[in-house]
Amino acid sequence: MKILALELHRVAVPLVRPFETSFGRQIERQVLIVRVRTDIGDGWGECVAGTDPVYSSEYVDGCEAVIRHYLGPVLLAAGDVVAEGVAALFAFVIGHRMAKAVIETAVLDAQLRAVDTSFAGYFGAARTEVDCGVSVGIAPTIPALLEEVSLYVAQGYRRIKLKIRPGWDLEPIAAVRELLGPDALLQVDANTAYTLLDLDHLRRLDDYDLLLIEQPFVEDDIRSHVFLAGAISTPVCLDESIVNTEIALDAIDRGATSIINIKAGRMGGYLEALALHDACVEQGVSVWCGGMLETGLGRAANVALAALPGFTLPGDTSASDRYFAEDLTEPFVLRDGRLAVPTGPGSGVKVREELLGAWAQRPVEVLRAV
Ligand code: NPQ
Ligand code: MG
Repeated sequence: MKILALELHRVAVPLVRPFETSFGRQIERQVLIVRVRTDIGDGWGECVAGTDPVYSSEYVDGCEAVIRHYLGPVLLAAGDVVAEGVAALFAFVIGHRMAKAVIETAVLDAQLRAVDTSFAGYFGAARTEVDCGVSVGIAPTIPALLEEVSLYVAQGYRRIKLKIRPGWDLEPIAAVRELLGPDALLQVDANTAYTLLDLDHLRRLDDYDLLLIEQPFVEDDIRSHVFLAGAISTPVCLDESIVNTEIALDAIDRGATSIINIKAGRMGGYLEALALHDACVEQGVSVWCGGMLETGLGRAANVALAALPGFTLPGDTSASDRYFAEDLTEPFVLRDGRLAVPTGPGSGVKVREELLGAWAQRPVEVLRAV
């Protein structure tokens, strides 16, 4: 296909409740939505970068700048483009995977829509619906946390993930384990908030029969994760550290992680996420699909990815109403703790353009071929 134009839409989507993690508190989701206009039709993508560089080095204004100055011009000058060639086209830019991912996804969406193929079909999905978990932010008090968890249990979520940090860990975990009972799937996510000085404290997580602890230490510190994994029985799972397949395989070989959180946006796109999925299946490592407070657009692609055979644990693929009163696409609704995998062409969802307008933080920026 020939890329005719790239539209950068910046929107702020209100959250139904604040979402607090060890790195900060969100009250709205500021998100970059990209539309590619091509000679075979349009495609859409959602960038996972946050407002500030506090989960990853990337952030939404930075992604826009990289797209505006580097990725966009190269794509628009490229002549005949296929989604499978986008990563090679962008390889001259170091890092900036979230910026690359949104473009590759939009190109893939256009490509698949033109041949009436869904993301799920293209990815090789094995299921028509996926088991869903929910990520629960740090709450003001333990009673408030239990109330929120009870709501998600009543809604049917199949796994609870608690955000933790020093000062908000063993007590809330104990209270939620007590509420859920011994058989419920429960895991925790530290978003890099600990160091090895906390080792004796972290050992106490073993009392709560957790599925895993996600990313206790900073992303570059694979070595401390190896040490922790050897010292506790709770499985260690990396998130922030896993920016490509090579780093994931290295972390697996070294024993730093026995389960992997796959987020396509963090790895440069769904094609790299597929490669990691395949490598993990070959290694016998379980994977699950992470989430970045995506609107329905990003959620649709994640749900398709989570339908692959290696995704054996429930993902952070929550229903739209976990985050948003109104979603940017048709809403994803939980049914018996599961979401249906979209079957329409490309992402299978339709962006509600009137909401892009209503939620716009600034006018649409259009990049065109010169
Ligand atoms: C995680 N997600 O697994 C992330 C953290 C996260 C669902 O827990 C803006 C940008 C908001 C990045 C919120 C979940 C975000 C974000 C949460 C990342 O670690
Ligand atoms: Mg995480």
